[in-house]
Amino acid sequence: MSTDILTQITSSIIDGKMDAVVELTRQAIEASLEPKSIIDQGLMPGITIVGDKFAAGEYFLPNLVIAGTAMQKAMALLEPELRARQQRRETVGKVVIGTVKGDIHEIGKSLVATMLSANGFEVFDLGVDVPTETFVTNVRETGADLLGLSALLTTTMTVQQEVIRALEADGIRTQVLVIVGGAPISQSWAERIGADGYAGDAIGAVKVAQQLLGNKRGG
Ligand code: B1M
Repeated sequence: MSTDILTQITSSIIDGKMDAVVELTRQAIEASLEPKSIIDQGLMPGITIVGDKFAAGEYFLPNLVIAGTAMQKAMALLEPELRARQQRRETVGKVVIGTVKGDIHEIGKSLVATMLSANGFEVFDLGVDVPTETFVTNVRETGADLLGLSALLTTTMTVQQEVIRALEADGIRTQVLVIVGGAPISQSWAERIGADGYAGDAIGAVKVAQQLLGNKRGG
């Protein structure tokens, strides 16, 4: 039964059936399925196949838009569930996060922001297509411990490096730990551009954030 709903969520994303994705996600929550399983075993396999079909020229931009919107609507139902399951309320650190300039991919960045917030971080989510100077201003004004930079395109991943350079130019690079992520990003890229950490998914981002902050505070 539970595997059934998850399989149906996957195929509804692939087929672009937005209402069905939302309704099935609602049913899965009501059936007490873990939100993480709904994401990892229902939504993610679907959106990955849509991405693959787009890359293969089998799907076009409207398919990408519909699948992305369906996933966002389902995530809006799941985010309160994710938060409710990890109610650690004391603030462990401040994080500014956003998707870099020129990039409007939102879903992964928002998932990372939700998981950080659910794990006690105070999160300042700047959204998508965030100008480099806006990151710098917000880090300075919030006194953030961490800066999270998401990039989903090979053409925008270089902007992560630009933001790090801008922090250096502003004289605040040493005050903030920078974590980078997104589909084309890797550990070696993070090292190359002088980021402090890299994570491949939202849970990983929480672990890296906790680890980096622990190291910093532990001296
Ligand atoms: Co776009 N798109 N898209 N797209 N899109 C990709 C990324 C692509 C790989 C598809 C493909 O060709 N296979 C391809 C990029 C190719 C490349 O550069 N290598 C692509 C392209 C080409 C484009 C356009 C250029 C298409 C066009 O116009 N011709 C265009 C660019 C627009 C722009 O940004 N300027 C475009 C547009 C769009 C939509 C707007 C239609 C839509 C986004 C809707 C939205 O976000 N509101 C969209 C979608 C949906 C996708 C795919 C299918 C799915 C992305 C997604 O949401 N995944 C994607 C293919 C794919 O990834 N399989 C694709 C689910 C999400 C939970 O995962 O975002 O990877 P993800 O986030 C993960 C990890 O990466 C990580 O944790 C998250 C959770 O596990 N992570 C972090 C992310 N940020 C992190 C930050 C961290 C740590 C971890 O620390 C700070």
